[in-house]
Amino acid sequence: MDLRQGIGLRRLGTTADEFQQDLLSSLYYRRGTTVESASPRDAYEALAMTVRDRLADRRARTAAAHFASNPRWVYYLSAEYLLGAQLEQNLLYSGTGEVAAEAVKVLGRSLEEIEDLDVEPGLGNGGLGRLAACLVDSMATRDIPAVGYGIRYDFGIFRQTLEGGAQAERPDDWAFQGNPWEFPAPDDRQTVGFYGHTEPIAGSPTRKRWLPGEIVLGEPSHMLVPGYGTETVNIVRLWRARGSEASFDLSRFSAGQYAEAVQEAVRAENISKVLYPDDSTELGRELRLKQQYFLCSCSLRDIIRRFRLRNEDWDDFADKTVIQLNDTHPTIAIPELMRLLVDEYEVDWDKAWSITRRTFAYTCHTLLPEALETWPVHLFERLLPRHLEIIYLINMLFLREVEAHFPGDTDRIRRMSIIGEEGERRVRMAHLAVVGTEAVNGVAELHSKLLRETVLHDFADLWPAKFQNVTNGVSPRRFVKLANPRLSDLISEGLGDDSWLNDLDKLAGLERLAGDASFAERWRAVKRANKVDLAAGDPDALTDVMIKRFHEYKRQQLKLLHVITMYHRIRANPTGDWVPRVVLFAGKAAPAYHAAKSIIRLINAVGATIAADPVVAPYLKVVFAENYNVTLAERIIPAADLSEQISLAGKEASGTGNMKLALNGAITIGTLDGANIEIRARVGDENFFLFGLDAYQAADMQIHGYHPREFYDRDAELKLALDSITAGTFAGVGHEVAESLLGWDEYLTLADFRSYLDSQEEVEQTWRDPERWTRMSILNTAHSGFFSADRTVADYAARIWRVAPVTVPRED
Ligand code: C3B
Repeated sequence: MDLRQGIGLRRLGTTADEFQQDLLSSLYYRRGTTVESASPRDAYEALAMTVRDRLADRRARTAAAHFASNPRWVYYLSAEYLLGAQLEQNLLYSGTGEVAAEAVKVLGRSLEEIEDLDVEPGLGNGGLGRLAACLVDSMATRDIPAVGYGIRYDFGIFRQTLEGGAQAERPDDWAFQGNPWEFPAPDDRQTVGFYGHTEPIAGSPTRKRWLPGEIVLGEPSHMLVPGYGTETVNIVRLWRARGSEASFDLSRFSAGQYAEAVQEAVRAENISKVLYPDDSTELGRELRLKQQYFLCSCSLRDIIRRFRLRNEDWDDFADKTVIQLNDTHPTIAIPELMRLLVDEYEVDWDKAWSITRRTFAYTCHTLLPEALETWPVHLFERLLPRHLEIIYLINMLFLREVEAHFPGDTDRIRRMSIIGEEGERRVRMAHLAVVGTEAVNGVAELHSKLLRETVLHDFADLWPAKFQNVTNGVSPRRFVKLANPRLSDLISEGLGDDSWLNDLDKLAGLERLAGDASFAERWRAVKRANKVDLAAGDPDALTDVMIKRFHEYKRQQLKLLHVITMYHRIRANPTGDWVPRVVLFAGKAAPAYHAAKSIIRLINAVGATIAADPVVAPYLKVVFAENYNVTLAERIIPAADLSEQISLAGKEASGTGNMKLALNGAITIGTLDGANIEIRARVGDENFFLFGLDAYQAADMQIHGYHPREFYDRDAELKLALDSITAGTFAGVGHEVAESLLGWDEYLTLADFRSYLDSQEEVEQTWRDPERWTRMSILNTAHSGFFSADRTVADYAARIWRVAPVTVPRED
């Protein structure tokens, strides 16, 4: 199939010469410049467009194949996408890396220089946003007809800098210079309402007319999401808010009232202005609910538009459509679909409810109560009056169902209600998400189990079959092939080819090489070369990394207590036989999360004290890498020896950094939390450093009264570490950290301290035996194939989405 022939377009060439021709043509016609006067930006944009053209071909064939087969679609709704840098990925996925490297020489620049200009769209906070990016990548790789929907924030996750060792935040104007990867689609713009009031419609008890008080436009653009090793190119469609023409007040402008003239437009555009950098606490901000509704309303109308291109009967909607809710952020889509069906398309309530329930599925990503969103009823009432009415009706019918199952159990009804009545009345989005969907899943085995046993226990009682687990996964293309080319080459050589890149279980073939001395030697050399590249410190030292968002439950403070203890040990015995370590931290703290920011500050103070201490510095170095993002993760992960996954058991839903690090041959030191458990089960207990309480022991300890002071009094080293903070050893910084640990220590840091230190000693003993360490490292990679996002997507496709792939034909 060649769609270009039909319209007389020439086929794009595959040789370096042909690529170069197209590159020069992009420079000349699309940038309007010549080789002699091209700026670095021109070179970058011209290359990006030349690569993009190669994918646009595949995109056109994908759209045609999808349209022809009228398949069941997966629509992924997510408030966040951390897509990572696009150029290198698209070179790989379009198979043009080598010809491009050759072709760009004509511009007098290397491919690496040009790649440095590629800015990642930081449209997410952390794990959840990156997971969304990995899943859309794998959906395309698995040929699943899918669209990811999100918001095109003008400002993504803030840029972090350190000022005097403390975190400072700068806005991230990621597309300031334009974004060559984006296709605008103004024809598909949507109109979204807010505020206003509702009116009854005569003769219909359930239908209502909503008269919004504010109208905003949603303008879509999309980025291409190519599959690897296949023809499919899907898209992520991102909405940007715009004021309508009417929102510009020309008469005020003419009267010199410039600010007032644009005020309405500015208010509209603020909706997609900035990504909320704190996704774990309920902000109580109207704007955030506005963002959520904006995303859902635009996306649902787009989904319906697409459905109606090929279908007429609403009875087919749920058969042709599955909408996956990435956490509770897009849950407002449930009442919005009801509103569209009932009010706008005049489908009767029961039928609309049956369609809605069969269309949606919900993934929960947390167990932290503060991350389960709730919104004040009065806010809903003002912002989305019609939706509140619909939620009330859904709730009434739902509670009737509960009553029928558990007659007279009023306590249960109160617990399960979508409206929380304790104190201020609030809408519980997680409850709405469970009630309005066909399937609910957690993201790792333990997490799914704890969801059923704790926060969603009543719902699991009522609908046991609804609850599933789908363990997270990561993209082996981005996090092994692109991030770690040296290791990828070695793996391909060891396995005979690179077919492991989309069949990651094949890594198991490395097991037979784990005992091969020359292979092990080369494995070690790769790790060392990656450490030299990273240049965080002595490449022969144990590189110990903790890279993730800063949160007390993740326990960077525990790692820090270990570092401080090492500092004291070395000082007490300067001639000891110490294992040299580089401890690398990276991660952002939510700007308003003071406790997390204090930990960052203390890490840097401890790092500076150690660096200035001639006794300790030869053995211990603490590095804080600023502005952790996908690009930085891709540099750090290949260089890591030890992966810190030390959250309090029962708090980390899954973790995905743990998977990326294990795949790159880092050995995990971790608790029995999230996906750590599954990693350990696969790589083997002997290839994993385990410590700490398990989730049930931790919960028990908290229930029976936990007294951090008891641990402090009992453990001289722990006491010394905390006392030295309080005494001001580290530039006087960190009092509040010590205080909170000794005062309440919400995440049982002190309880796990000794066990963690013992485990770290085992790490050092193992490190002293390089053959053994390398063998463990190889086995970690060999047995982590399960953690490919391709497997995650296959699980969703089989058990939740029930979708079949659609093969996109190759060019003739
Ligand atoms: C995260 C969880 O904290 C991680 O354990 C998990 O691996 C990822 O999601 C992906 O499932 N998460 C997040 O980044 N933001 C939230 N609001 C909730 C969970």
